[in-house]
This record gives sequence, C-alpha cells and structure tokens, in this order.
Amino acid sequence: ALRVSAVAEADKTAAINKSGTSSVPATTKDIENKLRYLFGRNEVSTPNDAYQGTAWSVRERLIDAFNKTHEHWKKEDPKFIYYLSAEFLMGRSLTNTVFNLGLQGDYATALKELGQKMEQVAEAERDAALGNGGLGRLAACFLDSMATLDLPGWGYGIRYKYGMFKQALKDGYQQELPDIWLTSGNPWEVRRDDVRHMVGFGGRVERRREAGGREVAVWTPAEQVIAQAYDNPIPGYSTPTTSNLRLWDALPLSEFDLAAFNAGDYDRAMLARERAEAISAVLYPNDSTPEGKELRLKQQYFFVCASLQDVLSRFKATHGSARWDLLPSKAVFQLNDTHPTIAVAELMRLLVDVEGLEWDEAWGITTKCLNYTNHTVMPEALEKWPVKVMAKMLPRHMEIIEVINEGWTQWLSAHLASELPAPEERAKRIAAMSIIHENPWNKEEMLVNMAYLAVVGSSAVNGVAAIHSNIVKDEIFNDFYKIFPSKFQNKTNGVTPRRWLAWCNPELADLITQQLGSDAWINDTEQLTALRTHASDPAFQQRWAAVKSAKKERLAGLIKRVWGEEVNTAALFDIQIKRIHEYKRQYLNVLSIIWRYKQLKRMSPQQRLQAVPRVCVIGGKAASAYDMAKRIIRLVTAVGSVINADPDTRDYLRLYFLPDYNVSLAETIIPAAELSQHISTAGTEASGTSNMKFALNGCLIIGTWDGANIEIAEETGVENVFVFGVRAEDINGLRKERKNFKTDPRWDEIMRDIEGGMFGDKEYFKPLVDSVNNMKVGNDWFLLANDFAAYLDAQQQVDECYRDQAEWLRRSIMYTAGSGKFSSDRTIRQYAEDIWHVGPCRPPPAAGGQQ
Ligand code: BZD
Repeated sequence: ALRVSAVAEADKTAAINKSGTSSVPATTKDIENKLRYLFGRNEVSTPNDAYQGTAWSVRERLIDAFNKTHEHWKKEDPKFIYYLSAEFLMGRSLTNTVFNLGLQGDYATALKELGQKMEQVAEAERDAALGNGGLGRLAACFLDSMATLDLPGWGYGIRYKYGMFKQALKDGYQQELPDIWLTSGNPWEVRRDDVRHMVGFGGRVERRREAGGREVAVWTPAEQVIAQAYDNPIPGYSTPTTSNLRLWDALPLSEFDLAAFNAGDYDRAMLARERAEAISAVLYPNDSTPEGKELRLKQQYFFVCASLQDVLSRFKATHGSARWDLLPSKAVFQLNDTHPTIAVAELMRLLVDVEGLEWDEAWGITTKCLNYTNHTVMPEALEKWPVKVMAKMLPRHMEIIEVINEGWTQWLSAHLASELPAPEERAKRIAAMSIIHENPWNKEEMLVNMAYLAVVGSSAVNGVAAIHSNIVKDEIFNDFYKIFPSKFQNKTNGVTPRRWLAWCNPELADLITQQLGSDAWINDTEQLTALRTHASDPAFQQRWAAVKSAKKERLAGLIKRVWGEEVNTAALFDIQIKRIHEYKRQYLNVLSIIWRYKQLKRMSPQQRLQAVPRVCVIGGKAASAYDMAKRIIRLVTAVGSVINADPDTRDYLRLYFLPDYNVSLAETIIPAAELSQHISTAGTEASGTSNMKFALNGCLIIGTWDGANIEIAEETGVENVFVFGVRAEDINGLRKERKNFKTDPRWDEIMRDIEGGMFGDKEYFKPLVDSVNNMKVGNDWFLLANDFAAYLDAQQQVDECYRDQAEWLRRSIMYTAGSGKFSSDRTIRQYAEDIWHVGPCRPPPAAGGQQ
C-alpha cells in the first residue's frame, strides 16, 4: 500500500488506501512510477523523492512540446537564431517548466495528494550554474523570451561537468567547493547519441592542389575529440513553442589507448580520455578578467566548432551544398561577448576549406551571419590571445585570421588615404585598428584582439544599455564607429518577468493581476504602467506592504538558518548581491555601514529610538584568484561580527554576508528587498540586470548614474531613485586629479579604524586600505573616496524616506509600474527586428492543450 507523509489529511490517506492506486489521479501515479522505475524507490517520503518523480514526469510533457515545435520548424524552415554563449546560467527548471507549460494545477494537486508542497519540492532541485553572473543569466533570460515570442532559435554552449563553484565561509573567508551538479542525473536534458561532431586541435596545415588547379589548405589536427550533444528543452510561456539549448560534452575518440593498455601502461592508456574530458570539465569562475589559459581557448573553439558544424550540416540536409548564398537568410549567430569569436575564423574555414567556396564569397556570407554583443568596457577584460598560443592550438585559424587582417588593413589603408594623407599618421591609425597587434607590455609578443576580430567579422555590434553603447561607440571602438557608424547599436538588457516576478513572487503577481484585472502583463509588461494610478492609494499600498512583509519574513528565516540569528523584520532590508568586484564597490557599502555603526554608538539610547533600523545583506562570489575581492568578503564578515554582536546597536543595525549567492538565492532575496544597491563607479557597469529584477519587485534603488540604472530612473521617475556620485564623463579627469583630492574626515576616521584593528585582521585588511588611500595616480581607481560623502547623503535620504511609509510604498509601486521596458521580451523583439531579421513561427496548439 502507498504510504504518504504525515502532512496529508487523514481522509485523503484513507481514500487512497481504500481504493489502492486506481483513484490516484494520473499525474500522481506518474510521479510515483517515475520514482519507482527510475530510482527504485517505492514511496514518496521526502521532498527530494517528490522532486525526482515530478521532474521526470514533467520531462515527458516537455519533450512532447519540444518534438511538436521542432517538427513544425523543420516543415516551415524559417530563419533561425543561434545564440552562441560560453555560459548559460539557468538556475532551477522545475517551477519554470511547470508554470510555462501551464501544468501547475495538475502537479500542485498531485503533490498535495502525496503529502508534498510544490514550493518545497522545487527547492530540492540543484541549480544549473553554467555561468558566472550577468552575462550567463542574460543568455538564460533571452532563451525564455525567444521561446515565449515563438522565435525559432537555439542556444549553443558547453555542458560543463562542474559549474560555478559553491561558496562557503570558513572563519569569514571565502572557500571554494566544487559544484557537482550532475550526480543524481539531470531530467532537463536529452542526450543525442546521433548528434556528434569531431573537433580537432593542433597539428599542421599543408597545401594541396585540387584537380581544377585550385590550391586548398588541408589541416591535419594532432588531437581530436568528439563533441556529444545534449538538448535542454526551453518552454515558452503561454505558447506551444518549446525551443532548445544544445550543450556539448567532450568525449575521447576511443575509450582508451588499447596499445598502451596492452603494454601495461595504464596511465598512458587513460591520458587521451582525460585530455578530452578536461575540455568540458569546468567553467572558468572569472567574470571580468579573461582567463589566458590555453584550456579556455580550447573550450571556446570546442563549442563553436561543434555548433557551426551542427548548423551547417542541417542547412546542407535541407538546401544541399550548392546554395551557400542562402545561408544568411536561414541562419544568424549572436556572439555573446568575445568568447565565441573564433566563429569568424571557423565559419571561414568550413566554407572555404571544407565546402570549397571562394574566399570573398565566404567572407560575404560570414559577415552577414555574425553579430557581436559587448558586455564590458574595462580594457583588461577585452580578450586577447597570443599569436603563438593560437597558432599552436589552431594553426589553420591563425592563418585565416592573418588573411582577414591583411585584407582589413589594406582596405583601411585605402579608406583612410584622404583622411590621413601623411603615411606615418595613417600607419599609426592602422596599427591601432589591426586585429593582430603588439602586446603593449611585452613588445616581443603579438596578440590577436578578439573584440576587433568580432567587430570586423560582424554585421552588427551592440552594447547592453544606452550609456554603455555610447561608450562602445565613443571610446572603446571609436575608430571603428567612425568608419561604420551604422554597424553600432544599443540593445538595453532585460529580464524575464516570468522567473523574476510571476514565479518567484506569486503573491505580488496575484496582487498585480487582481489590480489590473488580468494576468496579461506577464507577457506584456508595458501594462504594468497602469499601476501608477494606484501608487498613492492607501488601501492598495497596504496590500502591497503585506506582500513585502511576508517576503521579508521568509528572508529572515533564511538568515536564521545561515547565521542562527533573529532579525527585526520591521527594519529596512538593504541588499547588495552581485559578483564581488572592486568596480561594483561593495567596499564602499561596507564603509557606509561602518559609519552608520559609529554614529549609532555615539547616540544615547533615547536618540537611537529615532533611528531607522536596517538589516544589510551582502552576497556574491569572488573569482578564486581575485585577491582583493576575497579581502572585501572578509571585511564584510568581520564588520558583521562586530556589529551584530554589539548590544548597544544590534536592534538598529545588522550586516550579514549570505554565502553561495546564485540564481535560486536571488529568487528568495529579491522579492524581500526594500532597498538595493547598484553603486558601481559611473561608466564601469555595462548595464546590470539585477537592478531590473529588484525594480520589478518594487524595491527602491540607491545607485550611481551608470548602466541601466539611468534608464530605470527615467522610467520610474528620477525623483524616486536615490542617485548619487560623479558622472561618467568626469571620471578620467577625476582619476588624474586623485592625488590632490581632499578626503572627507569621516572617511579618514574609518580608514584609521580598519587599520587600527577595530574589526581584527588588520594585516589582512591593509592592502584594502592602501588600495584606496595611497595618494598616487592609479590608486582608488574606482573613486570610492570621491563618492563617499555623496553616498552618505543619499543614505540619509533613504532613512528619511523610509520614515514616511506612505511615500516609501508609493515609490515602491512606481518601480514595478516603471519596469515595463525591462522585460527581456522587449530586448529580444528589438534584436529580432534590428539585428536578426527573424520573425515568429508558432507551432499549432497541442491537441487538448491549454494554449
Ligand atoms: O554582463 C555583465 C556586465 O558586467 C553587466 O553589467 C551586464 O548587465 C551583463 C549582461 O549584459 N558581464 C558579465 O557578466 N561578464 C562575465 O560574466 C564574463 C564572464 C567570462 C569572461 C568575461 C566576462
């Protein structure tokens, strides 16, 4: 007989027991069967059991939708988008899949029958963390929107065995643990044993003359691996469309070297296998400085080569090998940053060496098919590979890049002849725009500039927020912009309103739906503007506040689990969650918390009663080799332990570092946030996307005039945002004058406190203090001292506003109401219209389906 957990009501248990399995609804039975036959477990007794049974059951519905969509797309043969990205930060899939497919009723009831709650069951899933941060999560939001908008398109990437490391704290310091996410199987993927491609590395290139007299390059790689496809179906919301994320796993050509094995050399027998598997083994945990390791280039080429072969072989199957001129009308590739830029050379190689096209024809096709998105302006983040490394690993590609660069610089020379008649001037400009150039720090070394290769090889180049796209045009690629102004575009980022409001904050979503009279805002977020007229309505504000309170309670529960401490849920919940980086200035946040603490200490108990209580939360991972970022984490935990233990102030101020920030944690934290911090030095954060998620959930922003903060302020009303700090156009001047800058006395005091050991660990914090205090050019690069006083003022305004709860709630509603623009549906529509030139292609509704 079936045993259900104690939470199930007695009558239900009786009903099930009485009639055996026959009264159990089909879905319940299916969940049990999956658990029984796939895992050999006879009862659903834990949320994890329920998760496994449910996920494997949902998977079948998902695959049905996937198959129907792809049958339809095959028949219609529309133009396809291929989103090439080294990272897809998908997070959990169960809730999103169930809701996007409209199956929540079925599964919620079935789980209830089994004595389980959908919410808890969903928590048993491990995050798919195949990305670092913003760039990877953007790719995931884009897949959701493409499917929801019925756009034929796939993501292509790497199936890392180990994703983003898990972060733990040990004595307040970051510790990195491996992310072993595939151990209990992955119900959200389908291995395609019939989809495999060979990928080669190294070796040599020879010339051969073909029968017709044409000279061809023949590349004989020294090493070959197999790219094995895994498909991850991507369900759209409120549509039968279910698209695909195809990820590649690297396998050895043969299980092991039999000759070596027979000779008794077991280590050598396994070597090729290990080398191959290393390629898709682990995600590089760096989110801003490129990892110059050969293995990283190998990863990039591995997934690009497999993906392009895959697309070209499907194209050939439909259109034969004589109509390559049609390729740009059937396929468009988006390069997510420079990581897949080797695609420029690889597409040329496939068209010229393999398919036998003439160079010029191939170049015309290649540049029509490719587009490039830039995500960062920081010079050290722009990827460059030593020519030596590239030539050794990808000898044919290096030749192709050299030929591309020759053609490019020759063309430039002619193009610039009238503008720069003096030969030295012209040579200088050409050198500055050359794809291959000297390493400025080591004249001996030549580098391939991947961003320049992407710009030259693409039809469109875009930044990810208005200010960022202007910096792309006016600074980092200005020489290119002057020559090809129409190539450069802006596509302000967006986030999916499904995951980031409807599914992660169903209480707020229900309130909005009730107020607007329909849930149509979920795929038409512009409808949220109608909330503006209710922003000052006290009754609506009260209901709005009740939702926020419930979410704060939940976050308080999480803090309790992690830190063992109760927090005051009437306090202002102040959050900064993102990768730890000097430019994002978590350090500045800590400095202001220290100042707040010192002020509270100086007050009398009577005065303190007037203070606005705050619970500050900081979360984020530091790249393993980023020493300064790790020191910042330690500063947060050290300051937190002093503040949280102080009986004088602990009712008014807390600081907690929440370890292992990831997509799922964001889904809990963001709905509970009242104030969120986006305080990067102006001109450094390309866009930011968590700012959009917070705004969507009615969270106020304290931020600099940077990235998408600017556009959020425009939509929300700049008077509703706590904006502070220097502007991007003043940064260069201020950096030069930094040594003459007179720091605020409050700043000096705090620096003395940290140096003097107020938070312990003074030796460890010394480099942090020095990084912002030695008044030589280049120090305090991110201008914390310049923004410090303005930041404290803005924090003061936050307190004043919070005292007036009606005003705070009005603003909170205005943020959600102003979020319409920041749906990734809008972003994707703009890519589809302005860059991809791809239209929707919706499969017919499933028989008996809800859509
Ligand atoms: O991309 C981020 C930017 O910093 C954000 O401002 C922006 O909102 C998002 C999305 O456009 N960039 C990254 O996340 N970059 C990386 O993660 C990364 C990863 C590997 C190598 C280099 C950068």
